[in-house]
Amino acid sequence: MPESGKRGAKKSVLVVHGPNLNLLGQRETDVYGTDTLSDIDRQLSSLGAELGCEVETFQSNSEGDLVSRLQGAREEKDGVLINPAAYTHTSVAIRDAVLALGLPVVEVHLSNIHKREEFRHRSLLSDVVDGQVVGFGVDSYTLGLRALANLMARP
Ligand code: CA2
Repeated sequence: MPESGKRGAKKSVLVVHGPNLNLLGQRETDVYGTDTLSDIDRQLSSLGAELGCEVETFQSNSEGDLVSRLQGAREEKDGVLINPAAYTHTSVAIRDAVLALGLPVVEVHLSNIHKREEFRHRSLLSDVVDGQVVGFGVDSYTLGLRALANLMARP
């Protein structure tokens, strides 16, 4: 089996889900769709296998835990896919953790944050990530993972 992460041939990706995304599929299905977080994680693992990436997923409602997990990714992972959820609009701590990563990072959002309330239009991560995919529901994550795989394949 090919070794994964950093030195291995297989790339290793951390998917980070922010607060309340553990409630997906149970409430606000008109905005966020009917897929649960486990459904999304399964889709990402299976797409990862197709793309030659090992996918680890992490969800937390706590800003400090999200920062700590991102710090850990620096030595272990080859890229990060992140939906910081509400912390997108407020968290300098998550922005700083992303800046310190030194890895390709793609930001995703299920909804089109630009079509929603004004406070959601601004992302504190937008200028420190490689790119964003917003507004396509679960496809935002799968499109984001494809883009991340391409970034990680660059010499
Ligand atoms: O569209 C996205 O992916 C968001 O990151 C989702 C966040 C929101 O604060 C961002 O502005 C945009 C909210 C995630 C909360 O998800 C829930 C799911 C079900 C029930 C309640 C909340």
